[in-house]
Amino acid sequence: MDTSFAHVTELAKTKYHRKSDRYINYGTAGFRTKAADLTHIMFRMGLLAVLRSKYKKATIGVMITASHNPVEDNGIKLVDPMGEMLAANWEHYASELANVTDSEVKTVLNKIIQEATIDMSEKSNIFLARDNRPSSVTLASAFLEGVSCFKSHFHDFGEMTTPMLHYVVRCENTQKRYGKPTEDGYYEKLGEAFLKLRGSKPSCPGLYKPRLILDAANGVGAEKVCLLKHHLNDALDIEVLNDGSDGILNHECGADFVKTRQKLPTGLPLKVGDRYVSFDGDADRIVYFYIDKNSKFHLLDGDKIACLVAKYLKDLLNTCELDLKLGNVLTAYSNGSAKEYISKTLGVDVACTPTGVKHLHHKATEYDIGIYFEANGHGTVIFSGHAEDVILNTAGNTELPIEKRVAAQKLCTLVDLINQAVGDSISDMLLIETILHSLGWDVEKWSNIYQDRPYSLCQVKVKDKSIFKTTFDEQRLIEPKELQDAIDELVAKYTEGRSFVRASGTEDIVRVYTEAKSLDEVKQLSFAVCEKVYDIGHGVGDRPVR
Ligand code: G16
Repeated sequence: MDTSFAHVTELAKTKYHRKSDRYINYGTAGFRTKAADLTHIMFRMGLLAVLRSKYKKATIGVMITASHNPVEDNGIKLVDPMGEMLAANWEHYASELANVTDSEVKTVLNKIIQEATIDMSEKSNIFLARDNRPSSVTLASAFLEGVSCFKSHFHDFGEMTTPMLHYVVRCENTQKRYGKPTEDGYYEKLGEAFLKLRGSKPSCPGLYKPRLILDAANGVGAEKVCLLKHHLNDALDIEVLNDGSDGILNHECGADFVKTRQKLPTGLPLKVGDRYVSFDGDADRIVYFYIDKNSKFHLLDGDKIACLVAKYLKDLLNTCELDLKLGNVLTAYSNGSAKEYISKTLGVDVACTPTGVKHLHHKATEYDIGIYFEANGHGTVIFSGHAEDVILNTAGNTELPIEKRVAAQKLCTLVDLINQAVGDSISDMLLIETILHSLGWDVEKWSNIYQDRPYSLCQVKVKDKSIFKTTFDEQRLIEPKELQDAIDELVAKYTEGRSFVRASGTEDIVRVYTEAKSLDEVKQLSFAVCEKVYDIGHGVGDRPVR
């Protein structure tokens, strides 16, 4: 082992030395920053991933991506054995290891080995994948050089979507009970479940048409959807655009752009009556949209998806008469109307957590069936072991009336269609298409289940985002107190006004969310709050303009 450590120290000081002493945190979704500043972090995370694997005695996943961020950024996150996000105490280890001087790398590794009592003679295995950013290839090499220092096994899957990586990790660690740990295994599992749910029902029931147009954000999802299509037997006609052949990743397109700007992406021919869907760069978020006959843009974001899924699952559970606790986890960014629809119209429990899949996912496990979606389109459904057993028994109970068994069989197949490991644009898209097909709905009918309260999502660049400290629910600032007082004063002037400010964990910005009774009021309030953030929070660059 000594030899490996000598090699670690040598590489840490030479080929992978830390070029800047700017602190970088393991944030909402791992490390994210300019790709050029990440090389030493990749190497160090290669070392850490091996320790994590030895500690868990399981395969650990690693994804190189900066998801919705611009193409010049990149990032890395570690994925735990069941395809979930890295445990919080190891996030601290990751941040510590990323930020020490080159000569301290060995000391921190030893500290982790001792604190976590890691047996270094244990086997280890790493699954690596990356998105289609040009920088991802070199960063992957740096990561693998870290892995190789400890002579660990690894499998490099090359380009994959983030949720596919989560999927293969979970398959591997469940001895393939979750599916085959390969890209083909992923398409086969989802394709089979999707076709089974379509059954022999006509392809165009009611208002539903099996055609949709995909804005793939010029990301890795484009190629993967083309491959998936071979497994769908033409049941769904997906036209893939913004496929990376000429556009720039996430530039004026993709789920984050469409949600934040509440407008159409570039690169799509728009037609009234068509159904559009946007993925983000690594295909873990999804939003739908359409234009109505008056050329008005309508967005169906994570909130609308959560509501559709909750309605469908609640209906199926009612038909089966199963006493399973269904719950919906949202965040502060969820529209007030969505919370009202889920709790009042559907009578389904709503819980709120801070931003970040890890928080929502964790909370969703408290239900028998936990649906979680962030308004930005990141989400999935989790079935507890108990729920899966009850559903399976009901589906197979020949003494029950046929409609109950059929509904339970649908739930069984949904378990296979849904990527329970993490929010997944491809699996979510197939789920939404299944629900719309089953209800015979078009996108307009879905959109009208409730009307969003007018809202806006803005961002302000500040000198130091770390000064913004929020309460647990992220709806109020603890610091700077002066800024929260100013926001309170502004919000009090508006009927049904709501506005909060928090530092992004993935970008160097502060996000400002605002709701009010009318769009004009939203614009006024949001502008006033952005001005305060800029003035009190030491904004950089141009002052917000009306
Ligand atoms: C990541 C996280 C999401 C989060 C988003 C934005 O998404 O996985 O949970 O909502 O960042 O986070 P923040 O507001 O802290 O920047 P992605 O799609 O970028 O990986």
